[in-house]
Amino acid sequence: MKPRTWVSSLLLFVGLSGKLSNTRIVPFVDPPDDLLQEERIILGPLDGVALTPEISRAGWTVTADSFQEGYPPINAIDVNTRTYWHSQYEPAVGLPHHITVDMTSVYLVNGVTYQPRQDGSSNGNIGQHQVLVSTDGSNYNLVAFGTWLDDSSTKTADFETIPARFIRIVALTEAGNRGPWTTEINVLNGAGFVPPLARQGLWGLTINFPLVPVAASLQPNSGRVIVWSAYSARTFGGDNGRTVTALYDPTAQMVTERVVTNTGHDMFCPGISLDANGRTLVTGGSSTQKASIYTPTSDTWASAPNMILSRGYQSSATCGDGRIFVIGGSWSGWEGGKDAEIYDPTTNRWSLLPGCPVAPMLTGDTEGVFRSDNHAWLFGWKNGSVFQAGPSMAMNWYATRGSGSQQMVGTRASDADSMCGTAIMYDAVAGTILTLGGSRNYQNSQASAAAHLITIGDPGTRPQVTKLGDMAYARIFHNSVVLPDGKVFTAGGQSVGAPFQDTNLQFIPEMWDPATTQFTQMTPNSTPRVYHSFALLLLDATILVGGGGLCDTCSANHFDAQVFTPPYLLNSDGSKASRPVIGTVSSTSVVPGSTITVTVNMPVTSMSLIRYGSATHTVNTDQRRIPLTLTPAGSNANSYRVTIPNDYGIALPGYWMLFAIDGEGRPSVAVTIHIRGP
Ligand SMILES: *[C@@H]1O[C@H](CO)[C@@H](O)[C@H](O)[C@H]1NC(C)=O
Ligand SMILES: [Cu+2]
Repeated sequence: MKPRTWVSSLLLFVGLSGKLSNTRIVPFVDPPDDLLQEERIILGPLDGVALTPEISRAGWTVTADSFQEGYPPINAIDVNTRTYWHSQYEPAVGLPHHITVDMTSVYLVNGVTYQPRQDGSSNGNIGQHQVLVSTDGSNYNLVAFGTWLDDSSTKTADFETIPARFIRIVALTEAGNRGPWTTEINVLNGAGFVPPLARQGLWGLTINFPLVPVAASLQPNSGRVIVWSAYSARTFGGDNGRTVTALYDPTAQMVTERVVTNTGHDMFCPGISLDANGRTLVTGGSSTQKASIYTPTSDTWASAPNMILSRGYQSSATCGDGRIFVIGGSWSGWEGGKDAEIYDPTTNRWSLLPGCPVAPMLTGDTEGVFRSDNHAWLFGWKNGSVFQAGPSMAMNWYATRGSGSQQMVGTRASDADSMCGTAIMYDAVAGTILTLGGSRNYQNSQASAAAHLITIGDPGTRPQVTKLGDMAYARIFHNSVVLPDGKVFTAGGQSVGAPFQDTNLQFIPEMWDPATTQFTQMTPNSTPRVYHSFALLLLDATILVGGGGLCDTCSANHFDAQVFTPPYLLNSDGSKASRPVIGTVSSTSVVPGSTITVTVNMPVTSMSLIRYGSATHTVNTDQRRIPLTLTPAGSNANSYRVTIPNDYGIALPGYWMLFAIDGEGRPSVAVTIHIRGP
């Protein structure tokens, strides 16, 4: 039989939805005066840019690297789903393939949809891809990349609004590796475009995933991100003994798909913790007692012993001694009584902690214990303790040695139950936690804009609670990430909690500054990030914000993530600021109390350690920040000595990102530091 090679057709749609800008900055022609005064970042020529809701296709032309006779590129934009472009297969032309649409004038564009061929064959479905746009047909900006799911559903590359005349899709792989081919395309029209301000940050590249990324964890030392959904890329339900995952490599700008079957674990709605060796422990969820461990050094998933109790929506926290504490989780299995248990990686065993009951940390949710023991705000702390800061009004200490013990230590001032709010230990030396938003009930109740600081001392002591001024926006299902300078970035969420519905959306992120305790509004994005979304700090001090949905054919599925570049990495014109570079670190494998010497290529004024993060359902118990005190190392003007706090309760074992920050607040790319377990 003759080998055949195909690339099927693409449909480019230009759609509507308020999107903003990003990607590489190109010079602006003739900016309006008020924009200049505001130092707006100019993305390209705006004069004469069409803002019509529908972009007429009259006169559009399409070119492709090749096509099979009878399947010309024009088929990709003819609004006829039965016709398609096909790369040449007789004789075969190899990958990559590309197709470029010329809209003949510049429009504000915020996305492209691609419809694989609809004739029943999968040959030529696009897998790995890039989406590029250009105003002049010669300088192209990458706006999105990733891997699309191998099925016939219409795929979307949503990106923040950018002026474009030419749109190019590059097919790097055929989605099922059936052959070297590729296929209809629509271009989405960006409305409501406001050029961003550098001092409010920039939304950058879109990363497309072949699944809805509901959960994520950062991998040492590579800085890659593992994301996963459930047994299915687009939906969940029951225990199907497998999980669809993907690996995002920020350096290679690649997304690779993998279905994990060997642990028999449907890892939807789990607890997640990074252990002392940087492994990701995933517990419960749809497979209610199962536990799986991902080891980055070998790139393998393996089973851990089953938990003793069935759990889903529990939280877990790595303790100072390296054990992992788990509590709550009535979303899966039976309801109620989900008292704590603890996993010891050295003995590979779970033990119940009968002295650590869940009852004192329940919220008053109208749906009862099914919801009220979900998503605890846990912090491993000194002397083997875990502090539970919420989402219940009540706060508790849990001691994890022996059979455990528990002590209630008051409430968060006047704060209400704050389910699916966020809690971030932005200063572990001071023991201070910022709490943001949430709601009394998991769903259908007004979210809160409240912000509180909780400062914890020795285990068992009453924390100090301070009510701060509110956020500008009430939020539930948002995500919060601590940055190297101690600021806390919060994005997404909705003002009334409604899982699987993109309603009452908050698109304007807020940056909290510990120096002023004030919130500053950041550049809005345009993709909803609510229930089942995540955010993680990356090694380059940008933030990955993605996911949302997992509701099959609903409109709330978001198969992507976006990078937010905080203001500290930008010049006022939006170009990348120069930043310190860490040259040498005397040791990257340390224990609490270790002093290390860090040499930077320029003077810096502060350093910090931020623990690698994992995130799902607003919970990231792994992230925490240790501000470090610099002393001159003497030998070199830009060498500094820093000492890791001498307490495993503060400096939790595991992998941390070391950042050096200059006098203008610009952080280096992180060097990874391993704090070895006891
Ligand atoms: C550590 O915690 C245990 C209880 O788990 C307690 O008995 C002991 O006194 C604590 N040690 C210190 C130094 O606080
Ligand atoms: Cu969920």
